[in-house]
Amino acid sequence: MAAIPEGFRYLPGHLDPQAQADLVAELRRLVAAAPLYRPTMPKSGRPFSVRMTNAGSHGWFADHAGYRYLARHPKTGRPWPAIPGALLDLWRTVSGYPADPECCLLNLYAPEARMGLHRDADEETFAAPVVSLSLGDSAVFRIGAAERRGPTTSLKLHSGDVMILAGPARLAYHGIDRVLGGSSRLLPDGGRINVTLRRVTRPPEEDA
Ligand code: MD6
Ligand code: FE
Repeated sequence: MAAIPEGFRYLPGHLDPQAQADLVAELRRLVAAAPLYRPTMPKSGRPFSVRMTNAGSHGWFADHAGYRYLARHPKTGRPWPAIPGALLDLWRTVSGYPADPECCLLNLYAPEARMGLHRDADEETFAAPVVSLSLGDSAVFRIGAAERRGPTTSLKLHSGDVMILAGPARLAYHGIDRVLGGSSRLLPDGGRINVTLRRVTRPPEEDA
């Protein structure tokens, strides 16, 4: 097993089942206001197997024009909904970062969906960590080094688990190899939700 980069933190079962269920109800309202869409790879035009939507001032999006943040939903043209309070609380508790997140990206995985190895590198600052929460079916997560070809380590993420990528781990390659269908009863239709919270712009106090 390869060493996971420094700055990676894993908090298994950080959210209890009631908190998970409450959050899912909140996320359903979010998706009703900001419908799920399927991004496409900028170069190949291939659609992602994961569907996405966002909350916050900055929503992550990808199409032929590239990977980027948008102030408005690409289909409805409306601003993204506000980040749910429970997720702001989570960030304030675990991030160790003085400013609030600007992007709350929701990834929805059907049982066959996966996410290729990538880095979260479309932000203006990497000083803030990325905080991620898993809900629903378990999944096999793989994390490597800051170089794409470096060694990787796999770990199984379960509903309620939280991960923090900070410091050197902030720019580590990572992805979801597969979702373990039927492993959770949180979502009646099955599947997995991943929520990632990110800072996108540099806050005024971060002099860089
Ligand atoms: C996922 N997660 O768990 C995909 N990115 O479905 C991510 O891409 C991710 O978990 C940055 C930091 C933490 C993550
Ligand atoms: Fe990521």
